[in-house]
Amino acid sequence: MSDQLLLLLSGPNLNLLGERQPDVYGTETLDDHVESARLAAGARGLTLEHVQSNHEGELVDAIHAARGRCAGIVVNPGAFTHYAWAIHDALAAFEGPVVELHLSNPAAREPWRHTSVVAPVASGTIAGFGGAGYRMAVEAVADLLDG
Ligand code: CA2
Repeated sequence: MSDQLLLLLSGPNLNLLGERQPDVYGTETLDDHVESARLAAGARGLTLEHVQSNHEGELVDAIHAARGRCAGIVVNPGAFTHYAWAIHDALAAFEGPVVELHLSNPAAREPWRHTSVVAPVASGTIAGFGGAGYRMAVEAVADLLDG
């Protein structure tokens, strides 16, 4: 049987990782994080697909395209985390496990980052562990799929 698909979604500005704010987001690039997620997924029999977009509608389209095709989603929605209700609604229509992921710990940062509109439609959230969070989030989805 072929591997199940796991969608990794990256929101706005995450394409700039490694270029600025290394004190907050580390020195690794998004490609580095995708590679560690891909390795973790492969070890659990999952094939990773990655979509990065700076546009809310493109992320919504990617979530729609995952319905009935991908087994689970790991999503770092970037700043969309805090106000993008269209992403909330799209994830609510996805049938599999969803893990919200953040490099930093938004709860320990500015008050406007303390609200997540994604958290209510996620199985859980991994935040504050830097790049290690990518492996942890993939493991979490794999564990949920294994029941
Ligand atoms: O900690 C995270 O992973 C965040 O999702 C990152 C978002 C932020 O808005 C969330 O509150 C928490 C921001 C990603 C922007 O990344 C940059 C990387 C380099 C230079 C500028 C921005």
